[in-house]
Amino acid sequence: MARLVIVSNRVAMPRERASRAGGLAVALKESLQQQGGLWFGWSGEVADTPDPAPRRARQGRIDYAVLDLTPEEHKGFYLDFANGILWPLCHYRLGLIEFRRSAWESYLAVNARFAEQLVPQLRPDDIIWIHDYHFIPLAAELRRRGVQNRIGFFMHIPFPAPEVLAALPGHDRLVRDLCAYDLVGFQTRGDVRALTEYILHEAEGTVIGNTSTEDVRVSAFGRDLRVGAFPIGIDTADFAQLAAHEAGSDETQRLSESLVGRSLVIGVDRLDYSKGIPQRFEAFHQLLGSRPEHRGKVTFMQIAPISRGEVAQYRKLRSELDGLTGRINGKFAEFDWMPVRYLNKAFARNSLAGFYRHAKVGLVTPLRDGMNLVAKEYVASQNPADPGVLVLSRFAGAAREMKGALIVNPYDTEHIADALHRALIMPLEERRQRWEAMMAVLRVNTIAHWRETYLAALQAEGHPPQVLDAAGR
Ligand code: GDG
Repeated sequence: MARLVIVSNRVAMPRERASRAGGLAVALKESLQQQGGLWFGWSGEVADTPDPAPRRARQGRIDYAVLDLTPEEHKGFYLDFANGILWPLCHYRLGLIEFRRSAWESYLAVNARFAEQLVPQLRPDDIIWIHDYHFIPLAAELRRRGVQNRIGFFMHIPFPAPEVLAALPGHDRLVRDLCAYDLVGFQTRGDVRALTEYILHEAEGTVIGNTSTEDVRVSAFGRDLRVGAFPIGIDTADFAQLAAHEAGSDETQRLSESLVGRSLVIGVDRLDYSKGIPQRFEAFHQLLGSRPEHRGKVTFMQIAPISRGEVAQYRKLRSELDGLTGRINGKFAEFDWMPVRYLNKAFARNSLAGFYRHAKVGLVTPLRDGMNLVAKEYVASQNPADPGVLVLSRFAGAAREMKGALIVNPYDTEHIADALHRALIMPLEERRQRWEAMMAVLRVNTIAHWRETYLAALQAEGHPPQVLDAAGR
């Protein structure tokens, strides 16, 4: 079997603490372990004079090779371009973007530098799988250096519609670089459609075959490639088992006692403006305002570990949520009831599983989200005999699969408040039916299924390698 090379932005070396490793990191590691492979990417560290060559380590059948960023690269490539421009662009938040040519140049230069360092590590039959928006140009940079291997890309976040993408100076170069891959994988059919439309209408490309709207073969910039939807999942059985076990843990018991019989509504998100957290708080505020029967009977707990705290927009979001928490609690709290519990910290995965299981409602209302794994984890954690209800944004990729959820428009806070009310009073029979429908999907679309389907599709891309010309076209 060919060796697998995975490239991702943040690579944890084997000696780093694995306890916080998410499901994705575990799944990728498993495939490297099975197949033998190399994990290449950013170390997460910033150094004034980084070693030009990667730092290496080996564990089992996995080789690790990581590079540090310079302070200028960390700012230009990572903070300003990846997080400050691509992230809001792909989440349809054009108003948050401040385009700077220096950031774009830094993004391209870091991709070129990473390609330069990856080339000597490669073997002719390696299969290369590159992850996420930090590394869109990497395949084109590798091709320019003569790499003819099969190269796949998976985009974890949404791919914007052509008219949104076109707001980015350099959008044409970005799409041309995407076409250097053999397989471009997205979370949903909508993302596939967005890239296909761009290729058809902006890049003079053509569709040369499609087996469905989720699986299209296109030709553009002198290459042909496959564009497909591969919705990511979780380790469903493992999460369900963990949650069942955690139901009896000290921590879950303490949570339960602290609620003194009240229903729990839970939200869990990195503190990010794409997650729609202020709108969710507003919706809870409206629920208490318009339906007094829930006052004193429901507690909303939002877990929101701080992420990208160095970026101004994230600091602004924090202060907005601090204000909303104070306003809601100030208005409705009683001496023995605090409506909102807002926690700016991370919890261990097993604690989260126990909390999800205890919650009557999982409130997942991103304004835009590639998939959203919290929605899936919440469902997998439920007690089959008495499951809770998922309230889910229509703009999360997960809404395509989680048909048993109460689907809401996350901008319409009254709609969310109505859905919350409906979830809180929903009869057991309906909760069971909805939950069963979602679990049936989650049992099949697991993270292992995602990884295997993607890699099988990449391996099947057997057409002869196509070499870009000297100009990279
Ligand atoms: C990107 C895309 C796509 C959260 N708080 C804690 C904690 N978490 C874990 C959750 C979940 C993960 O982080 C978050 O995953 P999401 O999918 O919800 O969101 P992003 O981080 O934005 O991920 C997204 C994903 O990539 C995968 O392709 O679904 O659309 O934006 O697993 O449980 N984990 C722990 N403590 C916390 O406090 N241990």
